[in-house]
Amino acid sequence: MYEISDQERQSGRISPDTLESIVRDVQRRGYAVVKNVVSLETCAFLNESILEDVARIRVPGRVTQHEINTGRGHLQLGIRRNAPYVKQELLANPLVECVVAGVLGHGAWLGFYSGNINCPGSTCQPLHFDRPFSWKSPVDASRDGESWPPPTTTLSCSVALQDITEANGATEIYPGTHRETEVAQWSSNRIGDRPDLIKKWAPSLRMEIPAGGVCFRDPRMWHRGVPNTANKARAMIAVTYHAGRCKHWRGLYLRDLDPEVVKRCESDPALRVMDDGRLADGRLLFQSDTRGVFDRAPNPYGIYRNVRFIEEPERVNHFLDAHSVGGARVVRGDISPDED
Ligand SMILES: O=C(O)CCC(=O)C(=O)O
Repeated sequence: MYEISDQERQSGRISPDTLESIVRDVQRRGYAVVKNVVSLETCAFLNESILEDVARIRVPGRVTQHEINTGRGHLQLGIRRNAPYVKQELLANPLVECVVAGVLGHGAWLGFYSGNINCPGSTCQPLHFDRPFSWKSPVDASRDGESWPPPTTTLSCSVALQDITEANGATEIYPGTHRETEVAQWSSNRIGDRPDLIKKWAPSLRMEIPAGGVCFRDPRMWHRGVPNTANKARAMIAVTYHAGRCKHWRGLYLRDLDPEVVKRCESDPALRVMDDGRLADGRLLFQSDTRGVFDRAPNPYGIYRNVRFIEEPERVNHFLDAHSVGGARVVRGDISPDED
C-alpha cells in the first residue's frame, strides 16, 4: 500500500519513483492501493449523502436493475451532482490525475462517476471483468504498435469513503487476470464455468482500502462483489478515466475509425462516438452551481474533465440513467429515484 507524503500532497505531484512503482503495479498486478488521497472530512460528508440516497432507493418491493443483473444488495448508485456534494478531491484531484496520466498517457478523460454500494445482507456477484480488451489478438495489437498482452485503455479509481474491509464486503479480486488473453475475444464479461482459468489465477484477494484511500485498478482484472456482513452499507465511489485515443462515449477503443471522425473529435473533445456510430456530446452532467469546483482546479496533467453544466430550472437527477450518456438525467421537477 502506498502513502502520500505531505510534500506530495502540497505539490499535487507524486514523486517519480513512487509513481513508477504504482504504474508498474497496475500493469503487472492489475491494481495499486494508495492511502490518504481524499480527506476524511470529505469522505464522511459524501458517505452521509450516499447513505441517505440508499435509504431512498431501498424501499420494500423495489429491486434495482443492477441488483437483478449482478446480485442482491449491490447498487450502482449515481452520486449527487450539485453543490456542495461535488468535490474537487474526487473529480479533479491532482494526485489521482497524476496516476491517471502515468497509466493512460497524455489526453486521458473522465468518463464515469458513480457509486458501488454494497448493502448489508448482499449476495455474491458472478466473477466478471468491467472492460473488454482494446486489442483482440497479437496481430491487432502489433498493427497499433502495442505489446501483447495489450495495455489498458481505462483506469478505474475506487475511492473508499470508510474503511473497506472483509467484513463490510471488500471486493474480491484476482490479481494479474487483466493479462489473461484467453478472454480477449469473449463476448461475455463473466468468467462463468471455467474452473481451469480460476485455478490458474487463484488465490484471490480482497480489495481492502482505508477510508480516503484509492484503489487504482485495471478494470479488466476479474472481480466480484461479495456479501457485506456488517450492519451498514459500504460506499465506494468509482471515478473512471479513458485514454485519449478512445473516442467512444463509454471509452471503448474503436479501431479503424474514419480519419474525419478522429479529426472532429480532436478539434472538439466534447464529441464522442455514440452507440449508433454518430457523433454527439458525450460529457458528464453536473449542476451549474458546481462550475467553480472544476474551474478553480489546476490541471497540470492535461486531463480532460469532460463536464457539461446544467442551469436551473433544469436539474441533474443523479438517480436516473447512471449508465447512459451524461450519467444522469436532466429533469425539471424533484430529484428523486422515481421516474417522472
Ligand atoms: O461493489 C463491489 O464490491 C463490486 C461491484 C461490482 O463489481 C459491480 O457491481 O459490477
